[in-house]
Amino acid sequence: MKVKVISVLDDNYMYLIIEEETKEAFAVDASVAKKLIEIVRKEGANLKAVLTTHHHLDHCRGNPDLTQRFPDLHIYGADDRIGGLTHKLVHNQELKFGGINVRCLFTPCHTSGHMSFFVWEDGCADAPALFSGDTLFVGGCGRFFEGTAEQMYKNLTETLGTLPSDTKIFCGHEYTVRNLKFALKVEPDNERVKEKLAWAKARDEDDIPTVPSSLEEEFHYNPFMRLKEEAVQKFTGKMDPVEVMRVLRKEKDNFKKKEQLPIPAILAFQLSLLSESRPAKK
Ligand code: GBP
Ligand code: ZN
Repeated sequence: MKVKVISVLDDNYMYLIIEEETKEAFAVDASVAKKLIEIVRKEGANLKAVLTTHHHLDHCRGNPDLTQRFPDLHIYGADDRIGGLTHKLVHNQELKFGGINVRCLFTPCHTSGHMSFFVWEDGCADAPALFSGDTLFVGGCGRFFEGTAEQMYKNLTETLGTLPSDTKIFCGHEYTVRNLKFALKVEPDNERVKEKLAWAKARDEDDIPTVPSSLEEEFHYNPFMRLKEEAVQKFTGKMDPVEVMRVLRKEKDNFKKKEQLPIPAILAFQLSLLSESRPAKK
């Protein structure tokens, strides 16, 4: 099975998974239809389905245009808000595309209808793959827009954290450098964080994706997967892993907020200061 990693929009990933013998294929998170169609054509693939992790537009904006282009296309997802949805999924549902199997893993929290996809190929020795959308990122996790720390704890420790440790992680955004900068604040002495951050910065420089990582790796540097580590407990001032998760997320939400402001917003702010009416000098 071949996984094409496709960078779209500012920092999103769209994926095309192809069974090499039959050319049967499915996509994960089709945000830009034109770009996907172009790659499907170039690969000579037969696009059967789109799997959508969640309803945010940067993950499903392309669905309606794809249905126009491929009228028999199945659009799968677990949330009625997903544009173009044709097949609603439930937890543990399995799908098959030629020899490729998909197990759907319900991971609500970033959104209440978020699904992750565990993928493996029959009779193939390759490591399995997880398409984790905005639940698990390389070095981090998604914001809790529609869920709780309890839910993300369950997602990361039970639902995803018990998958085979060699599972390759393909996530929804390229956030690795900023995630690991936060990880370093949490654990300043963690050598694995330092190594991965240096590696990710170099990749960034050359504009090369940092996906996939592996589940095994994530346990070494992702603070949201290290809730029982003494250093992480110390940073959050909590012992209970759900409380550690809650505080970590809150800290990450506020981490370097100013630096993350887009430049136009900073300029607009500065201009607004300049044009502020001041009392005329006498
Ligand atoms: C950063 O890291 O630079 N400020 C962030 C990026 C996923 S995209 C913006 C952000 O908040 N990203 C979201 C996230 O979960 N980030 C993880 C983190 O900050 O640690 N999105 O596109 C976001 O989900 C979106 C779309 C959000 C529609 C709300 C709606 Br409505
Ligand atoms: Zn999202």
